[in-house]
Amino acid sequence: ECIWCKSSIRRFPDGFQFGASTAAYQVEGGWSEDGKGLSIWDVATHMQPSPIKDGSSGDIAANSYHLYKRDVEIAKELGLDFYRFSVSWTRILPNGLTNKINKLGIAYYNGLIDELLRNNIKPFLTIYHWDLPYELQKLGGWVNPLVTEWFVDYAKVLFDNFGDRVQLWVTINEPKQICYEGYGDVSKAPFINATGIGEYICAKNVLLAHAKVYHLYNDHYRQLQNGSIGISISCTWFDPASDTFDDQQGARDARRFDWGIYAHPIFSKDGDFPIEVKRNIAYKSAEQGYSKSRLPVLSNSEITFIRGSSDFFGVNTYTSKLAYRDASLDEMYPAPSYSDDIGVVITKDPSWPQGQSNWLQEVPWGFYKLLMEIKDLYENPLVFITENGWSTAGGLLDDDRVRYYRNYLTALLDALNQGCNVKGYTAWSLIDNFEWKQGYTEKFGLYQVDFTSPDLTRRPRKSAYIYKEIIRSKQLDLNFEPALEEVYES
Ligand code: PNW
Repeated sequence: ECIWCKSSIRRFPDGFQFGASTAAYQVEGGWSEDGKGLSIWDVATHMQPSPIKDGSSGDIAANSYHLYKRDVEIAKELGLDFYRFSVSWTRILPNGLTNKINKLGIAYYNGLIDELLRNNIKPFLTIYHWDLPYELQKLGGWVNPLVTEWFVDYAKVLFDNFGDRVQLWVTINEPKQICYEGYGDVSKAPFINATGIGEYICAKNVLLAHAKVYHLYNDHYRQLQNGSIGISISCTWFDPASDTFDDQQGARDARRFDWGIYAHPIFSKDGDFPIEVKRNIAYKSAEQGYSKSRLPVLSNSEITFIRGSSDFFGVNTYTSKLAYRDASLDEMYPAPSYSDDIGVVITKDPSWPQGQSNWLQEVPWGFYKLLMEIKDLYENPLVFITENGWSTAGGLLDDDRVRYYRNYLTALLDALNQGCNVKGYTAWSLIDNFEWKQGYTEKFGLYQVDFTSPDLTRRPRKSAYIYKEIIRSKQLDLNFEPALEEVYES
């Protein structure tokens, strides 16, 4: 066991990169400006009755479409090495397809990228963060296999226009949230609610879309543009609720369904979906009278095509949950369903600190276990933490967010100490923003945004000063306190 782990000051290795993240629909606003087309979130937030908790939308959001220079200034104030943002597909291609390329959309991202570079901050560009063109949703969106071609055509426009200056790329943000939450459930647009089938068709298409764009970059752009391209997968740690063999197996299955289904095909030595996922779905499908598994097959050539298609593993992680096996599962979930396929009951431990978001609890040791399992499963891949953060109801004195970041970064240092190959860390989020179905009721920003003021004023929270000092010193000094006037007055 290491001694320096116990001391209150701990150091990040040379070259470790720090950043913060946002996503286009959550911060930009300008929803119908300068030729932008409609995305599924524009349509969702204008439905009546509204599916959004506070009836709000991202029509204006934090107005980063007009205030991006202030966002870059904030990134500079924090001392970030990189800023992770996403591109709005319909700002570039209003109809989703390449018959019409919107020059003003290209100009907006050129402005953002150039402003970042002027300030010595690396642009880290996410190609897709959930705002699918509505015109493509009409054609089935992520369950139409043609989506892989639409996505490649779109990505090509981004490489052609921005690849001379952008060297960090994420293809797709969080396949599970796209597929399960959007097609299996109703917690994200397009609210398809076809669980047991929809999320699995989507999973295959997302993997192939990602891999096609990876290969496009590899074959046609890498040599000239010299960047890195990967995928960001949301990973929850599921811990067994007891140490019985059954619960340990159950928790493992929950992890395989949550993120293994996306990570295994790309990062495992053999590729393909995890054996636990294939086995459970095939077994249940047969039992339910389907003539074949509801999980689509990946052919040998598809397995080969997807395997290895990422320069790094982008890990988005926020929380942990408990899992256990229970005989009454059959009565708990409809069949077929994703939850029934996993075959476990999932709960929370009420003793874990609770965030403003219902799903979010602080479990730093779960983060440590997650990183260790990724190391073991996938031969210690290069990992970038592409999202991690904490929600509050608001306010500048966010001591619980400070505690969360410190504890999660401590767990990260522990994992580095065990040999995990983590090269960067990204806070979610740079600024408060539109939190999807929760609207503006949950705040994730290091900087507060005053959504009631016409100029959407941004102010640093206490956590911003703490993060800034961590980045400046490359150390985690648990005793560092910013002057309180700084928190109140800046
Ligand atoms: C992320 N989980 O979603 C998204 O990438 C952001 O757009 C979002 O604003 C942020 O988290 C906060 O919700 C999540 O598994 C993905 O617990 C996964 C989980 C939670 C949030």
